[in-house]
Amino acid sequence: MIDVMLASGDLIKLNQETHPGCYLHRSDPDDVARVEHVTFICTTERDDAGPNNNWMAPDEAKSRMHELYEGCMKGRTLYVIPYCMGPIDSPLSRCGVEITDSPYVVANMRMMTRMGSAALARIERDGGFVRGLHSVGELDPKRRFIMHFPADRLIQSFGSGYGGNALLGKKCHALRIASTQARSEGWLAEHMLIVGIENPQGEIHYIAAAFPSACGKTNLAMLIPPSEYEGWKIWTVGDDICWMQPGDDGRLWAINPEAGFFGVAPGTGESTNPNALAMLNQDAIFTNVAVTADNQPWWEGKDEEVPVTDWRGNSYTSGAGSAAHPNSRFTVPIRQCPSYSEQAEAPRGVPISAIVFGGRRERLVPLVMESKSWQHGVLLGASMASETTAAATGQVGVVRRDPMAMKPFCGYNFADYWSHWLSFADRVSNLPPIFHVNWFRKDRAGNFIWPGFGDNMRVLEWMINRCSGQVQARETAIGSVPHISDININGLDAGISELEALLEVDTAAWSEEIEQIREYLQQYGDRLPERLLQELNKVTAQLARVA
Ligand code: OXD
Ligand code: MN
Repeated sequence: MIDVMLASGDLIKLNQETHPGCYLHRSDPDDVARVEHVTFICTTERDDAGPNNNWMAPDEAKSRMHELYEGCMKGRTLYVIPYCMGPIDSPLSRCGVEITDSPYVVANMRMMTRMGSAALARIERDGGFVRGLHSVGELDPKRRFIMHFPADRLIQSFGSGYGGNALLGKKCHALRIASTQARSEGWLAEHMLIVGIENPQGEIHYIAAAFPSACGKTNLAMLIPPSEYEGWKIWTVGDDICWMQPGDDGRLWAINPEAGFFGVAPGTGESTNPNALAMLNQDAIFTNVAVTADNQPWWEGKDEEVPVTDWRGNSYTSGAGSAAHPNSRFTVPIRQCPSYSEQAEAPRGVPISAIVFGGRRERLVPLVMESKSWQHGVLLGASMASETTAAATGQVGVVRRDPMAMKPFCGYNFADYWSHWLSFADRVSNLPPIFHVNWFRKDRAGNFIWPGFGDNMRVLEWMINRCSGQVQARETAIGSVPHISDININGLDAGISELEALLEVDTAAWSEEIEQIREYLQQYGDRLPERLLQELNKVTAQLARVA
């Protein structure tokens, strides 16, 4: 496939001495991100898709797609990709078949999924699979649709070659279709990384964490602890998607359905994510990055080099805007990650000790808090909000509600999704605690207060200590925050006063936030689970009491 793409110009060889097996793909400049405005959930009843999704009636969607597909692959090669999401022998895994006319999609699916004969054999055993039909069409943004038909377990995508729109195993299958399947089968398909944290005693706690796109999931999944953490190790199981199911022991067990990373390149550097840099030295596909004079891939935040060619292939002069596209990506097999966990292949998955929700918020939201119960944790997830990033087309930096980081990915009505989450409390005996974090709080001068990256280890350690009952927490109206002395700040630039600022809970501002959350939730009307409203009312009452 690489040879086919080198011959057609779809791929460009990068410096094979510094980066053996690495190639660059330049996408169409109008096709660089997920396109949420033309992504549809096609259910018979509009309400089943909910206010969180674009909706189209299945018949109308199919006839539109039929028209677009008519003759679209004439003169092209059609590829059939049988793939398995999750370890081939895991009962939690699910299979699909994608048909595509894009060699780039084939090569990426080869890294992102378990594809080929093993997947085909599993499909024959399972007797069922998700069907995906994809054509790049003419890459015309006006003739572009990503359609999902949950009842038929069917995906139809036309007019884009970009990752999330075209690698159908990822967002379309493993999140939108899988979330509906998970609901009917009693499990969860989530936009979460999975990371194992091993302490010096050799105990490993696995954490599943949801953050909106381009908010550092990949960095957190493979962080390198600060030097004060001798004897601690981080194990990467996944960086984007997590499927969780209750086990016989009443715990949640999780797999990463993917086999590779499709990560955001800008911001990946020696100080932010050295593990990612190390895994990108060979056998990787780069999409829309810049290139240096000696033909190495480059992006903002990588190093001090100055590239000579921008992501479009034009010559680049320093200071002329960003050289790599802000949503430029790398695709690489997960096994190449220095912190790769063998448990990523474990058929039963890994047991989850804690669930973490997080957003990108400059103000208001504390560095970390713990929910008071599963039910309150579901409210924390449902009220997540974040400033937007370049991972989707549209304005960057505006606050939008992104419940469970699933706004672009939940394949059905959020109200029903929260009911499904809440139902776990009735069915599962040993649920993990739920936390909420915010690495992105800024001071009055506009600087980040928390250093983030490897230092996030300090917050992870607090969570683990909470899980094992080693530390107490300070209860507030919105959740429990750490006692300052329980966060390890040895060797940290930020001190006690910064921690105080990061953990401050401003009652008046939170009362306003809660009203905005209420307004947001109210659009789900009668379908909104009563238990979620009860939780919200409890928080409102507690805020009023301390005000
Ligand atoms: C991704 C995304 O590509 O969330 O993972 O946009
Ligand atoms: Mn993602």
